[in-house]
Amino acid sequence: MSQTFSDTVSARLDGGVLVVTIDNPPVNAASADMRTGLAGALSHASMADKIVAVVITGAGKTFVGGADIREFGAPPVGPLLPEVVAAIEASDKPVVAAINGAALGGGLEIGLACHHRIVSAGAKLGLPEVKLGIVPGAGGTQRLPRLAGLAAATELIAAGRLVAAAEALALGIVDAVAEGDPVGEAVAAARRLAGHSPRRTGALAVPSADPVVVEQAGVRVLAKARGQQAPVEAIRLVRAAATLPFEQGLAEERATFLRLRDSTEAKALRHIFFAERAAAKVAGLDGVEARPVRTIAVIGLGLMGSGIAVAVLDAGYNVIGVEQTPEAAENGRQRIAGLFDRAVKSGRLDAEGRAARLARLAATAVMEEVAGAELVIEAVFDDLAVKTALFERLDAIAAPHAVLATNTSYLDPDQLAAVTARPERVLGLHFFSPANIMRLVEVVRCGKTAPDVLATGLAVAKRLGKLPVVTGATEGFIGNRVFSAYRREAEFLVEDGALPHEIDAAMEAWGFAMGPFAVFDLAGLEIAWARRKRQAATRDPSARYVDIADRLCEAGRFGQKSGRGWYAHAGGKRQVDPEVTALIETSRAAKGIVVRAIPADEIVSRLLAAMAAEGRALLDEGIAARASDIDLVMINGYGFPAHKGGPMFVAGMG
Ligand code: 3H9
Repeated sequence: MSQTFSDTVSARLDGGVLVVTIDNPPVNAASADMRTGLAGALSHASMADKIVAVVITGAGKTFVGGADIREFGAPPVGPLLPEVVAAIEASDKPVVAAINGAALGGGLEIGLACHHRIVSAGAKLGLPEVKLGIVPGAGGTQRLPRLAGLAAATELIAAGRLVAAAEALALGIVDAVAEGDPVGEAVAAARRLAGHSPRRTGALAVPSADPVVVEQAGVRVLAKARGQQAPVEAIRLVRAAATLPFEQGLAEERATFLRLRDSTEAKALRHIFFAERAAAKVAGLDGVEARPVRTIAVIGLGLMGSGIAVAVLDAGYNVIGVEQTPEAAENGRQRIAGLFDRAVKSGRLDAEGRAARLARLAATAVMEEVAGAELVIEAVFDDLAVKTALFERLDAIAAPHAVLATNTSYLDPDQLAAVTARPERVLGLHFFSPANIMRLVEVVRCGKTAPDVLATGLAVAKRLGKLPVVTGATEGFIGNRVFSAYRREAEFLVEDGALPHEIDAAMEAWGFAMGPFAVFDLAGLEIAWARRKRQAATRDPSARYVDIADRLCEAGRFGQKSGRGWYAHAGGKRQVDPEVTALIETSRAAKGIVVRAIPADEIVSRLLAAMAAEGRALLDEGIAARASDIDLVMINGYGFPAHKGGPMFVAGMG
């Protein structure tokens, strides 16, 4: 018979063991109701003589996904998670966690306070709080080091890295990986432990560790956490576990958690968390099924195409890679194999996985073979004539039901759709380079794209592990439109008096890993130049136009690849080039601009405002569905610092 402790917590008795189940869809978050129920179940267990031990588990595929992030903006409601966690640890009757699925944040903290942990083979465990701009707030920073040691705890907590069951076992975070049903095995373990005094994590000593190794773990994490507070605090708290008494460590952790929870960084990262979930909800797709896709043709196996092919093979699809000649097809195959080799070298892939992926790849120069694909992604040279001819051909060759996708970054996919007899089965899938690494995919809904075709684009991108964001068709879509506005404003600033390195320094100090001019040089200046030349005839002659980048390109300064661009590049370093400064000065003088010193905060606010204004225009034009989509695109495709929340969030429009 089952007993209810709250709307989300119930329990049944299994021969003296109280099996408590948390059922709070979608992820069993530790909401106020869940905490009340769990506290109630524990107090019931402590008082009922017939109960000898407790098992805690989650309903569905999650154990507990963490504290309820939606509650973070509001005043805390008791019982607080640290109180519930303390009650678990203090219980005189053994409490066993049956970790049936993801145990994250507060979820793992519940597990860590239990006296024994059994985890199902597919579960993921971790304390990802730093990704939300906070630190664990229910004992994670003090209990994890006692089980896994200081170095591992530093890495896991300060980087928010999740571990699979086997690694959790190896690190000592769990006691066993279940061979079958984790609840059944946890009940058996609880029965074994009943009557013995529980092993309390908080009472364990932190294993001694080599200070150099611990220090290095922190250094490695911070190298990737530029400008963020939470990882720094996480490292401090983990170290405190070794020096402070347990209770004092907990108090320090809680104070830090509360302070960070209200920080701008945490608000920005929470915004991004919910933005990612919101982006998956696309108007008009409710109840629309994606089309089945097993084989994907990738046309063009250059840098972009081979990256896409790798991502697609990684996700388990068959790939038909098409090039113009057998030699080019073979080169493409080798490029793809080379990317897998790198994954093997770095330990991300084993030899077997590499072989299995390559077995699913057919590289060919015979375009007719695309007939076997349900989805065709073209990644050829971004030129309208080239792509138009290709789409006409693909339309004739591809299976009648197949979806055609273009990976264009600037061209209008509606024009490509228009040359086919299936415009409702055409969309854009704009990957970012390197496509096997970058998470963002802009999914372009063309004028006639059918709902199930859009759903197919989203489903495939999701299966590739990407973050798909839907955009309407416009030149440059969301990202390149906003990025162009950023570029334009950066060039205005140069004309007005700031030098490229001053602008880069201001943006880097604010939080960008790289300022705009360093990015322009890295990406190369020629594509934007070609675009400006294309647009020259139709440009409004009264609009402000900065010609400095044109002069750079005319002088053969195409950026890092050519060794020179906005900077001189030597030995991997960028240096201010007096030649460029002279060119800038000449250009300013020719326009009679009165130069003034521009302070860093003005540089930052002008660049951010330019991005937000373009974002506003995208919303007004209906190209972007919501401001938070624009933030996601700029963060995941263009290096906008995530912990700042994106240009729309900064402008108060997120
Ligand atoms: C924490 O625990 C702090 C403590 O240390 C301190 C306490 C004092 N809360 O991702 P999905 C929603 S901080 C509220 O698509 P999946 C999500 O918004 C927390 N809601 O599912 C979405 O809602 P909707 C540390 C949450 O199966 C729905 O659930 N924990 C939470 O792909 C489905 O989400 C984390 O950072 C939450 N905690 O992946 C874990 N989590 O349908 C964050 C999810 O309305 N969560 N939702 O859009 C995850 O990583 C994934 O959600 C998870 C499931 C892996 C659990």
